[in-house]
Amino acid sequence: MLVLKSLTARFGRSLIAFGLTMLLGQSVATRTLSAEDTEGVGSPGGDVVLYEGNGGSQDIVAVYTDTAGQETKVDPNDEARSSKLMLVREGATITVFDDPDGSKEDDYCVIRVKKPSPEYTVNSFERSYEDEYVIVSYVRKNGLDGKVSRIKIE
Ligand SMILES: [Ca+2]
Ligand SMILES: [Ca+2]
Repeated sequence: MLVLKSLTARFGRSLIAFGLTMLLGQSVATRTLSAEDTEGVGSPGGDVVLYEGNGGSQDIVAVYTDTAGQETKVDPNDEARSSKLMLVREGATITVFDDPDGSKEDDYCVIRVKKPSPEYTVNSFERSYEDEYVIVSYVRKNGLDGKVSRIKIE
């Protein structure tokens, strides 16, 4: 109180009020930043990453967000053999097709996400199974790993 009185005497009440406002403003800004940090700054959604090798190995072929309503040819063509799902949202359905136009006459594989994981690897597109995180349904014709030409994300 003595210090405040002495500062008030020196700089005036308005300057002290300004100083307090700055301090309060700073503490609010700090809280906001730490809340964003826990959610992951710059990556609000999940990512679907296609890999050249089985089990999420070798080079990354392509990366897509997990936003619903995407359907596109995979470039480069006929390279992907596996996928990593990075925080992909619950309920997302990812379909990879051998056919570049998405025909179901050739192989395709449907991956349904039951529960998000920071990093979940679908080791192959040629196996149907279910676990805590995904339901994978492979419809066989003559092989899909290394033959992926199209992806649809719903
Ligand atoms: Ca193909
Ligand atoms: Ca095929």
